[in-house]
Amino acid sequence: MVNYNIAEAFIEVLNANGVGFVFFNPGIDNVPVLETISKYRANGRKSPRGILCLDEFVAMTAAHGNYMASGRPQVVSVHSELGALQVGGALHNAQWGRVPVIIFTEILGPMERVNWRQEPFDQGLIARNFVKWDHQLGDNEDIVDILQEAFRIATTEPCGPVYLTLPREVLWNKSDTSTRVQALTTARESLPPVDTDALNQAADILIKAENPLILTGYTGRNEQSVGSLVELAETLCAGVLTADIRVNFPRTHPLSVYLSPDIGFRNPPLTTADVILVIDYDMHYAAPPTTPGPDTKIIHIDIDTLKRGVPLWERQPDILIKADSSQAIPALNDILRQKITPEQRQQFQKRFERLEDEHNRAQNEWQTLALSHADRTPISANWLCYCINEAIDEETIIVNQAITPSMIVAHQIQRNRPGTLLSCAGGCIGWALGAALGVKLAAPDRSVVSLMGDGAFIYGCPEASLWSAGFYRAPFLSIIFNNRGYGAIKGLFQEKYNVDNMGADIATPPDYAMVAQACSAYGRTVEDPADVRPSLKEALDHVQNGRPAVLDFRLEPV
Ligand SMILES: Cc1ncc(C[n+]2csc(CCOP(=O)(O)OP(=O)(O)O)c2C)c(N)n1
Repeated sequence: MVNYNIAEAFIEVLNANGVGFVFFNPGIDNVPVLETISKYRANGRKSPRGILCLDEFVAMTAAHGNYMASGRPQVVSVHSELGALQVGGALHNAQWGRVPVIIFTEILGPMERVNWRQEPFDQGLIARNFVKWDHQLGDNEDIVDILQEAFRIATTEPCGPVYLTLPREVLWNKSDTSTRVQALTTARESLPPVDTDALNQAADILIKAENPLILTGYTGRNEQSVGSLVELAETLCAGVLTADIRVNFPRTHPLSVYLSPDIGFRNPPLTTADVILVIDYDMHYAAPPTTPGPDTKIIHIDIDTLKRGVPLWERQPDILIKADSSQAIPALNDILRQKITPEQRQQFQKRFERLEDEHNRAQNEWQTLALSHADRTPISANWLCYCINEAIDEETIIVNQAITPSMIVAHQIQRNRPGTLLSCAGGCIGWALGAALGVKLAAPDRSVVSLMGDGAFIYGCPEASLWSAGFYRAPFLSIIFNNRGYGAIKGLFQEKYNVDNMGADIATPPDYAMVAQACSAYGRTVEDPADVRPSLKEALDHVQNGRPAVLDFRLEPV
């Protein structure tokens, strides 16, 4: 017998934690929770909305995107062992994206049904490498306590995924726990106060620096931090180099570092800075080819100082401060304001002018390059990105997993407003489609444009993503940078083994526009550079009218 009190308690815990959606792909085991959600919603009772995703990879990726746009904890429900396996690399992406997501599955399907028991040796092992906690509900444990513990762990910084397995008899047969929900507390652990002694030391080093650089990764997850980072950069007159995971700093601000188009993998600001202030950053500043100089001082402020999986073997920071940057940056601003003398401020101003000149020069180079490619056939990625930048408004959310054109995207598509650029922190390709679905569900009034390679379009399960986008009225535009192959891999083979072609071409690509049309989306293949602008406009109009759209831009083959 199904005991719906348990499933109701489950929903109430989700409500208490502000969960907006349950992204799911079902097996028989998911019935109690999903059916209770339907019942709740049919009766006008508060409940997360169930979003059916036709592939578990899309369910997890949509949750990832939804978190990035809403800041809310996420829930993904999949079918026991098989559903958990199908989530695949999307879980790795959620781990690196520090997504507070609870994935739950059941174990032990109905005995009479199948010839295999759905009892892997250790169900939690499927996810264990990628989660902060995995747990199987025990006989004497209460679902409310365990689910709440899962939320507490997932949402405590640094946030991350949690995996719960619920034995069938728990959701189907157990006593009433509804009184436990009423007593539920959703208090979060408060963060330790920022270490002001360490910040003072950092401030002294930064004030003495001749060529300071600020390097950020995911600071913009707190949108108000973008403003305080602007204040910090302007106070120090320091350039800001940011990863493209989020908008951490307005792209067109004069202190935003632009690299010249012909720079390749070199990164002069990183190698010439005498002090680097690193904030919320994962890639280690130790690895070649862009290593800071041996005497460069490194100050690192991060909510995640441990960096499990990214050891800094070759280079330790001089000052390491574990703190929430949304508190640490304003605190550092206060300290700097008090310490900096009027003479120093004047001195810094000269640096500002130099950096502004460099910024403007490089920005012009990128613009000139794009315009010089306006007639180039096949279509140039520079021209395409220039036109995308023109076609979107400043509130449009770009969901980006373009690989080989990433430098071009970062320099041609200028995102200034907090929250208008979201990218994948992990390495599993195929993220941009499902993530755009999750973003659109979180921000229904905003335009959402996802960018990806042709390889990534296929990895992203286009039929599943486009179907959910259509069915749940969450339309977005997908732009394919179609270079007819795995450009990144080919590049690596060339660099490491001097091999030109190792069979990583998609030389006669599928008709991606037809794939879109088959899913009732708008789809168009674009080969003529003169069609780039009109096709973008047309596709965005379709999206505006509620229809998902896919544009397959045929670029130079890699
Ligand atoms: C799921 C998965 N499989 C394989 C890879 C290895 N990989 C990294 S980049 C890449 C090529 C991606 O091709 P595409 O999206 O077309 O972008 P391009 O490199 O051509 O710009 C591959 C296969 C990966 N990161 N993730």
